[in-house]
Amino acid sequence: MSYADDYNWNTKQWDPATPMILDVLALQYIYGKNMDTNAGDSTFSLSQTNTYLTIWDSSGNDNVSAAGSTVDWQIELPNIRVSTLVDTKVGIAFPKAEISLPSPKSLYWLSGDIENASGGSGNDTITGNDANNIIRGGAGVDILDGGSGFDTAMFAGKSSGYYLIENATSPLIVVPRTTNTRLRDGTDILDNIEQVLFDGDGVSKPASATTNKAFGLSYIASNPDLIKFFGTNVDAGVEHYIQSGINEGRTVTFDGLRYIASNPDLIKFFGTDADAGAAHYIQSGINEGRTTTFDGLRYIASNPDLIKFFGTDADAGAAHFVQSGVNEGRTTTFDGLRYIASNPDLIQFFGTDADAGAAHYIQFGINEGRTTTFDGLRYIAANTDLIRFFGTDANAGVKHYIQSGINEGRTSTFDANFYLAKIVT
Ligand SMILES: [Ca+2]
Ligand SMILES: [Ca+2]
Ligand SMILES: [Ca+2]
Repeated sequence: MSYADDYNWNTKQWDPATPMILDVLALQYIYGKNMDTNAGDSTFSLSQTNTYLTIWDSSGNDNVSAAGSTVDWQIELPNIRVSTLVDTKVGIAFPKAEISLPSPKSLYWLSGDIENASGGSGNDTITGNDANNIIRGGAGVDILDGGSGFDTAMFAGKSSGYYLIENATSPLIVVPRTTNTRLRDGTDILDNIEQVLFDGDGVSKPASATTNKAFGLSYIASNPDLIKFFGTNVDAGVEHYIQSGINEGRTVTFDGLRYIASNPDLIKFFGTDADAGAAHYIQSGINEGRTTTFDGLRYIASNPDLIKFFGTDADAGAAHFVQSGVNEGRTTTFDGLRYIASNPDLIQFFGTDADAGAAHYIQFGINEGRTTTFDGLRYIAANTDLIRFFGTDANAGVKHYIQSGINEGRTSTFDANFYLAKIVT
């Protein structure tokens, strides 16, 4: 069979780079299926090649993956028998945006026995088949539909880093709870999925294990414009997020545990009850001007004896402070920014990302014997031209050193030559 896209007259442009799906089915009908092709566990990477490709997979545990791609993909695992003569099932994958073209420029025919699929960082739509599928959406707002079988939606972080919500009419929705999980997974909408599996700790949960209450309270507390409408009505919060919050790009950043840790007078009332903390903020904390400043990562870095227990688990740090740290008189003194400035080899990696600095200290720095010695005030004093910009703002001094001072050869020590050069110029 030959192909001509007749682009000259119908502007439909497509470029087959392999035999197309009907060729494969015809060959299978005439000669039988080649059961050696892709017989093992195979991974098929999707990318925008501007060609049409057919994938035939005879057996194994296989994955079609758009990981690394930043565009939105539609992936439909093989589930349709298109010929009465051959029982091979067929699916398809293409970049969603190309569906608006006269014909997509990149397209994959998927055929045979393929069970699993992974999206990229875009907003993907992934549909499984009759097999027990494992589907990963990755970052972005993904729609995952397992079809029949016992299907699993997989997420990158720990199970505690996500909310599972649903209302009477919606499918299950998984919402990242922490900055860490938000970077790796978007809010995903799950249909015909039986269980959710979290790569970070290997925990699986049935799709029925919803956390509507925790989500609703944190969602309302994260979006103060909603407080006067919904108060602590968690169902209204969940409903609002599903109906409009997702599309408005709203996120859930309020953390009841961190709120309690940030307001130690509340500890004796609420302990580590994050929901009670969120309710308190909604009902009175916001009007009292209370804020959430506690940083579990910095707390752990400030108390090195906790590192071996909690590592970079910021939630565990906040819980420790509430349960015992506050009574033990522990404090949070670690300054990620000063740590980075004190270890200039880290600047190129972390810049002014203070959390990354704290995580580095916990994971490596403490064992490497690194310390925090940089003093923003001394730095400003040693660079007198900065005084009129920063005054005694030590933090601004630290930032200046990281962002430009180090490249300008500035130091924190009084340098007579540098000083003279400044006077002369
Ligand atoms: Ca295979
Ligand atoms: Ca995605
Ligand atoms: Ca399935």
